[in-house]
Amino acid sequence: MPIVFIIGTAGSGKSLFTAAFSEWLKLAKQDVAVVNLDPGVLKLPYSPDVDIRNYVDVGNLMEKYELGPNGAVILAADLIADEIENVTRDVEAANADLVLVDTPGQMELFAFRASGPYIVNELTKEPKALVYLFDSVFSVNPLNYVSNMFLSAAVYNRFFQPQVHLLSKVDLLPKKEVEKITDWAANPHVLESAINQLEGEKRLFSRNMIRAISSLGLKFMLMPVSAKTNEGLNNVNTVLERILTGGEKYTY
Ligand SMILES: Nc1nc2c(ncn2[C@@H]2O[C@H](COP(=O)(O)OP(=O)(O)O)[C@@H](O)[C@H]2O)c(=O)[nH]1
Ligand SMILES: [Mg+2]
Repeated sequence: MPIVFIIGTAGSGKSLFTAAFSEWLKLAKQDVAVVNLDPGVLKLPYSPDVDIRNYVDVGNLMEKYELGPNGAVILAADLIADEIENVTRDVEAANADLVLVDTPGQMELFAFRASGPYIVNELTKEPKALVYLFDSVFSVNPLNYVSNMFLSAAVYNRFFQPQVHLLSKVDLLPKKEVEKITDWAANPHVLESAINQLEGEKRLFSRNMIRAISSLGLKFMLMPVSAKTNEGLNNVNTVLERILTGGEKYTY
């Protein structure tokens, strides 16, 4: 069964997107299973079919190793890799046609430690994709937007899987602002002229960053979505179907 991993900086909307998109898929009669890979999360906006918290307990780790919450969450993220057999068994038992994986709140715990790429490689040999969330409120500033492009390129460099870029929480911005950001993504020249309004070193540095990113040849089309209004979820689904099944539905 194809698997989609949801990635993004802390608070970018991974968990709520997972909730909204899985509900949307169910309404579209698609057989989806949801995996929570965040060992530190207290409350989730969905009920997971597979939950890493059944195997890795941050509270126990704090006690056992006398760690603070930060240390325990880092250790927990590393220990996820040891649970790959359990997670794989649970995912297979869920027996769905598509699996959505909500990753740890702090992106670096998944993307920039050994366990994340290990899990992405080992969980299935079937088609997979990453969904990378750009928080729209953070991205209204071109400097922030460019920094986030760099982060997503760094994530790509860790996983080398098809990566779909979403602009999350668009219900929080006026339509015009959303269009401004998606235009930056669609047209590097528009982004460059936004950057040219900045001053001094910020302008030079950002401009060189955009050029470096452009030279990587990554596709940065940004699809606007909202997990509150469900805007854009149909577009996300179309793109994922194309990547994962060649355009077929997951469930007939
Ligand atoms: N208005 C709005 N808020 C959102 C949306 N997605 C997430 N949020 C809020 O943003 C915060 C962080 O979301 P969460 O899904 O927990 O982020 P995560 O850390 O990436 O999993 C929460 O307060 C969510 O309710 C959205 O599409 N619209
Ligand atoms: Mg989360």
